[in-house]
Amino acid sequence: MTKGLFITFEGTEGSGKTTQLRLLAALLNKYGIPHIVTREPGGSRLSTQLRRWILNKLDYKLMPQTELLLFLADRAQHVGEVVEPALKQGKVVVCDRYSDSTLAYQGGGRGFDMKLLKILNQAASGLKPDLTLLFDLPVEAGLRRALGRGQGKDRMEREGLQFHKAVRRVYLEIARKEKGRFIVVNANQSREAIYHEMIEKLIDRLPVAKKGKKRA
Ligand code: Z5A
Repeated sequence: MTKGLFITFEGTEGSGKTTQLRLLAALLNKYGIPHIVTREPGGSRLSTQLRRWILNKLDYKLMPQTELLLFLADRAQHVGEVVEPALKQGKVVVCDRYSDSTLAYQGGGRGFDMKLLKILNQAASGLKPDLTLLFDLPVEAGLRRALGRGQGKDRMEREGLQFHKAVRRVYLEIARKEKGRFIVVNANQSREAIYHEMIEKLIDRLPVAKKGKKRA
């Protein structure tokens, strides 16, 4: 069976990962590499509904346990309905947030036990990303960017500085432990500089590299 490549994009609030994800998708398009772009929460039909519940901007108190289980439910559906079928077709799957978000936000931010979260992640989906790009920057800088969008704050964005710092700390810890899977990109620079760093670190791992060589 041909297997595609599963790439996840992670980072704290306002890290610019979505901007870079779109640029990578444009590069894959340019080289005619079959791919899909998806995200969590929100990548399947069901999760479009779930997303409203999880990230609602209304003054509605969601229990941390409820939040965690909704993210996991979203993942189970998303992987089965969207990610695995695309990988089976040999596509590159580019996904905005995945299971490391659960470890960073529910573990670092909300304080759930890491061992428990790993078991729950495994229960929702045993699928591991082949590659994870972590866009890292000081949380203050990211929050300034996110606020600059002027869209109002969602539930996570309303959390305090300590919450977001704990999220960043967990991301960096996982990246240190899983060097083979993680590529850490300095997100505290211009869009263009981030893009160049991302491509430089990623290019040899992409099917683009093989296509480029064939054409040369
Ligand atoms: N979550 C969770 O808790 N547990 C889970 O298991 C999962 C998720 C899967 C999803 O939010 C929330 O769910 C997320 C974690 C939680 N909450 N937080 N925080 P979302 O999908 O609504 O959004 P997001 O994933 O958090 O994205 P973001 O932080 O809002 O944006 P971003 O992807 O990091 O960045 P961006 O959209 O590309 O850029 C943000 C702004 O900065 C935008 O105006 C850009 O034009 C600007 N930008 C981008 N790059 C630059 C540079 N280099 N310089 C200056 N300005 C820039």
